[in-house]
Amino acid sequence: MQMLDEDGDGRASRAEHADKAGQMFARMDADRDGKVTADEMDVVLRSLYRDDRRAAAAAIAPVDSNHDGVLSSEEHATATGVEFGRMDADRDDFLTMAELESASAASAAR
Ligand SMILES: [Ca+2]
Ligand SMILES: [Ca+2]
Ligand SMILES: [Ca+2]
Repeated sequence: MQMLDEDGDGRASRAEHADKAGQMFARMDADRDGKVTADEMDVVLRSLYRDDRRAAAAAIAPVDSNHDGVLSSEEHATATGVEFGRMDADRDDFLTMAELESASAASAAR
């Protein structure tokens, strides 16, 4: 949450969320061609979730709208917006700690 909440008001706006997602995209895009391949994502996921074998290809597939196996910045931005909408339970365009917690509980339950 601290990571998302730039202005420290205890909630993350849609803009803050998109901003962090953009930084994440830039971090994953090692060769800076504006696209994240499964290999590029793998490197970052491995550094973030050491004991958690998250498959990059499986993460890309649901948001890869043109099915080329590569995540473009547009596809990533679209997925980010969808993700925000899913977590923003009361649709006020802000994520509170409670909303983030229930979203991560829901994804852990899956
Ligand atoms: Ca790239
Ligand atoms: Ca794609
Ligand atoms: Ca909200």
